[in-house]
Order: sequence, then C-alpha cells, then structure tokens
Amino acid sequence: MKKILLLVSALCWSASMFCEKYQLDIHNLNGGWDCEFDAATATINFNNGTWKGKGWYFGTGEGAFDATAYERVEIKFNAVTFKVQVVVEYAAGGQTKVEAEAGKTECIATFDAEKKNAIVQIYIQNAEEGLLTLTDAYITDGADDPVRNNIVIDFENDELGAFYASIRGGNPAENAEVVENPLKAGEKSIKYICTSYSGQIIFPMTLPNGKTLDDYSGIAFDAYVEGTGDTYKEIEICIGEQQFKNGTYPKVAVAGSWTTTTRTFAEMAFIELNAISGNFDLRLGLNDNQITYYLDNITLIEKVETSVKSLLASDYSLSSSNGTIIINGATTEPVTVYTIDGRIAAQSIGNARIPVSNGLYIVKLGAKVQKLLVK
Ligand SMILES: [Ca+2]
Repeated sequence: MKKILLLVSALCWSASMFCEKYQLDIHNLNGGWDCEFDAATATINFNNGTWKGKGWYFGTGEGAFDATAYERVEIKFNAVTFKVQVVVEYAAGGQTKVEAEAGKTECIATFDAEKKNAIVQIYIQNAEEGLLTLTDAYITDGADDPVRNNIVIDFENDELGAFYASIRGGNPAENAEVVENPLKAGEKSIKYICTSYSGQIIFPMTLPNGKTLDDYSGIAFDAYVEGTGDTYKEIEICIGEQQFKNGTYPKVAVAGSWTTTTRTFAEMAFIELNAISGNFDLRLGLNDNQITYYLDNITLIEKVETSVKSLLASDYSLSSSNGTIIINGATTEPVTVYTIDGRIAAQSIGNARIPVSNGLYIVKLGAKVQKLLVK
C-alpha cells in the first residue's frame, strides 16, 4: 500500500495542491462475478440472478486502495426499475453497503473512517435482473463540491400547448407539444407523437457569453415512453447539422417511469465543440417510426474544474505511425481503443503498439480520453 500512496501523492502534488476526486473508470470494471459487462457502453448485464456484483478490485495488502484523503464513493447510472446496491469492502474486514431505490440515478457510499486506509474493492449489486448503464464513478473528499451551471430545458416556463418544431429526414415535421408531465402533477414536459423514422425535436440553445460547447461534457435527458415495456431505441442527437447516432440501442425508458439518459461529447468525436458558441439548435429524437414519448430536463452538463486524477502517469505519450497506435509512459493503465462510432477496436494494458486500420480513433488510457488520427 505504501507504493500506491507514494504514487498518488506524487501525482496529486504535480497536478494541483489539493486532492478532490479520484476518477474510477466506468469502462474498465475489473472485479465482480456472475454477470456480463459491455465496456464500450459501460453497461452491466445482470443476467444471472440477483445480488451479483461488478466493480473495481484494487487488491489486498499493498494493492489495497488508500482512501485516507477521501470521504466517499459516488456511482452514477441511468435509472432502472430495481434497487441498486454499492458495497465497499475493507482489508480490515467488514463492508459499507448502501442501497439506491429503483428510479434513482446515483448511489453514494461514505467510507468507514476507521478502515478506509485500505479498500479491497468497490462493487455494484442488483436486486433484480436487468441492465445497468454507468454514467460516472469517482471517489471524492466531498470538500468544495463543484457547482455545475448546467443549461436545462425543463418546460416549466412554457405555456401548456406551446409547440417546439421538429424535423424528419431533414424536413419540417409535426410539432412537439408542451403538456402536463404524465407522471408528476403540476409539472410540464414535451410530448412527441412520432410516425416516421429520424424524428427529432428542435431545442434552441443559448450558451453564455464566453462559453463554447467544449465547456460542457455531454447531454442528459429524461424520457418517458407511452406503452408498457422497457424501451430500447437508437438516440439521434444533432448539434446544428452535425448528427450523432451510433447504431446502438440503449434502454432509453423503463416501463411506467421517467428514465435519465446521458451521452458524453467524448463519444461524438467528430463535433468541433470549441467552434460552437452563442445560439445553436440541439435536435434530439428516439429513432422509431411508431412511438409516442415525452422528454424533460434536456441538459447540457457543464464541465467543472476539479483535480481529477488517476493512476495514469501525466507524462504518457500517445502517437501513431504506419497504422500503429503507440503508447509510451503508461505502465499499468488499461488502454481501450474505440472507433468513432463507439465500437471497441482494441484493448491492452500499459505501454503498447496496437495495429489498426487508418482512421480516427478515441483512445482511453486509464480515465483519460484522447482523439487520435491514424494514417
Ligand atoms: Ca419539467
């Protein structure tokens, strides 16, 4: 453990004079049992009974994680219909267990102050079978929790019956209407009756002076779909005329309840985020030819400055040559190479030379993400 402590301290001092967050990689869960995990979408498939586990295994003895400088772990996910439990297991024995009720989007476990100097593992469990998509996970000291100035469209200041324009196949289509929230009396949401593919509602957005879209980490929205079953749909997002849809079908709504979905800009690598400022149209749609759905709380999530760190050495280098991705200076970090449509092209650990086809890739080293053109 001494070794880990020294390494963390060194990184901490080089990055900043204070520590706040230790980022856990939601695309690299190395611990757990009896369930499947899709790294590209950070989705745990609890398909083999209840109270299985998936999470981060640090190790025992010297491998244990020293969380002396931290207070708690926060794990964020898209809402599901079942209870989710987070377990922190200590080298000294014993566990901290915290449950999040169905429909919640986070579970926060405060460490046992007597035992947090050696954490063996942190894992997530399921009260029912189903899919759980992680959106963020980190260990934090809780001090100076950052305030995000998110931009949120919640329709509460719109008149009932007001319309938002929509578009289909590039052409104007039926309007979407501001209506009462179907599940929360007195609140508003927007309703869209979609009868052909690629229907998208247009939300005019305004960024504050001095901000570009690069100051935001991604988009979140709440969806409720009319009907009885859980709903898996391709999500179409357009920033201006630049469209993102990646051919995957995540669960965007849980039967009978509002569900929050988050998409990060890191997966929309083609968008020149820092070129977008002022007013722009955000278009959003669930791709189906026969669907009636409601949206609410369409949110641009502001990035916040924190001293996020990982075990990743700060002086790593990432380059490409002759169809090969070359990583130097990363000793033990997991490496995942994604195509720009989100598929995993290669996985490795630490320093590596990874042959790939020419093209644009997103390379994840530890908790860091970087675009790389290979030619
Ligand atoms: Ca609302």
